[in-house]
Order: sequence, then structure tokens, then C-alpha cells
Amino acid sequence: LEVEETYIMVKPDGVQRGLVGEIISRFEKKGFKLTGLKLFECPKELAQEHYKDLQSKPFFPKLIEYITSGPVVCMAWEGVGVVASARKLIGSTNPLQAEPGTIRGDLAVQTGRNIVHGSDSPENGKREVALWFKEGELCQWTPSLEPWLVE
Ligand code: DAT
Ligand code: MG
Repeated sequence: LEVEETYIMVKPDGVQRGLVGEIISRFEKKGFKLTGLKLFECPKELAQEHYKDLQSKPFFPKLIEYITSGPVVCMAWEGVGVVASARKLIGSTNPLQAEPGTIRGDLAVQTGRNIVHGSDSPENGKREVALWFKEGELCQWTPSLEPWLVE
């Protein structure tokens, strides 16, 4: 098993609804390592690049409008298996289908207002962290509780 990185983002609705702390804490409590964190107003071009695989979808213009409608909270998290695990913590794309206990399952009702993003593969994790963060904005550190989380 390899150490991976993933890009997690609280979308504008999550920020406006005051859910930033709640969402960060789910990943913190799980035991992953935070390596990047910022409040950020996303330029349209960056939103388009981030979601470029979806550019042919009918909902693409609305998606870009939504993501750029207010500040987002950008995060980079690191850990063994963090990509798939973060997706599980987040829950299904459609919050009505997301399991209770997941972030979307507990806190959201609509696909177009699903409050949080998580990378879908280790490759995209790397790509998205590099896309949203500059080199100097990321922090490599050893949490003092690491021996209590990993053998
Ligand atoms: P996820 O965010 O779970 O990785 P995705 O990558 O398929 O989902 O889509 C990215 C975002 O686009 C998603 O969080 C919300 C929006 N979206 C996806 N499918 C949609 C649809 N059918 N209608 C409206 N918005 C949609
Ligand atoms: Mg996705």
C-alpha cells in the first residue's frame, strides 16, 4: 500500500452554510494528514480546468457557475489509501443516495449542491493538488500522533 495524496474542497455552498469545520474534522478525526489548506476564490479558468473531463456535459456551465459563486476551501490530504477512503467519507455524488454517516449523506440534498469535492484516483489526486496549490503552499510535516495511527 502506498502513500497517496488527494484534493478535497469545500464548495461554495459548504462555506456559506458554515460547514467548513465540520468537513475538515471528518478527515482530521479519521487520521489523515493535512498538507495544504486555504480559503480561495476560484477563477473561472481554474474551475474549467479542474472539471475538464465533464466539459461536454449539459450541466457543465452551471457547475462552473456554482464552483465560482463564492469562496471555496482547498485542502490537500495525505495517507495510505487516502483517495478511496476520502471518497467513502464523502459519499455518493447524489446526496439523496449517499449513505447516512457520509458527509453528503448527512449534510446535503442535491447533486448540484453537494458541498464537497474529492479526487477520484491517485493520479487525479496528484494532478488536482498541483493544480490548486503552489509549491510553497504545501507543508511536509510529521504529526506527533503518527505512531498512534500507523504501525
Ligand atoms: P463527484 O463530485 O462525486 O466526483 P463527478 O466527478 O461525476 O462527481 O461530477 C462532478 C460534479 O459535477 C458533481 O459533484 C456535481 C456535478 N454533477 C455531476 N453529475 C451531475 C448531474 N447529473 N447534474 C448536475 N450536476 C452534476
Ligand atoms: Mg469527480
